[in-house]
Amino acid sequence: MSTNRTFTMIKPDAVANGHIGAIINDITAAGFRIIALKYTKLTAETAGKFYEVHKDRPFYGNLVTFMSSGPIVAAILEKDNAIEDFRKLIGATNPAQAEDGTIRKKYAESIEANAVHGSDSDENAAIEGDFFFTAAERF
Ligand code: DGI
Repeated sequence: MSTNRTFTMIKPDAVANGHIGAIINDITAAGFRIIALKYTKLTAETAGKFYEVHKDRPFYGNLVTFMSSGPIVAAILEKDNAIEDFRKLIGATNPAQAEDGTIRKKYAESIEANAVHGSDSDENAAIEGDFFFTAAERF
């Protein structure tokens, strides 16, 4: 069953490049409602835990270093068909392959510094949202 929710992060590259406002505007203009929102920073330890599914991939170490290199914005979003629609809005993992108009095409720097995260399933959206937000932080 779809929960109609997804989890996103605005990654350190997009925060450092001044794109928080533009990205949140794109997200809300696409019809997503903000359920929870937080400006925070991952440590190497918490970034490692968040991306644990990738721990055997060759890019894992760089990914953890990058994701803990500066502040991020974390959010839970709600919309019909949230997972699929949000992944369409952000575009392909590699911005060079992302469609025009997508958030990664507009704001990402590289396959690693790719501006935003978007959950890939309802199950992971719930796990990732719980990683950052208590029940009292959701509206
Ligand atoms: O769901 P996505 O974020 O689109 O992609 P993913 O779950 O396959 O990978 C998670 C993140 O790991 C991705 O946003 C950026 C990074 N990554 C994925 N593939 C590569 C990568 N980083 C490097 N350096 N090289 C890769 O091939």
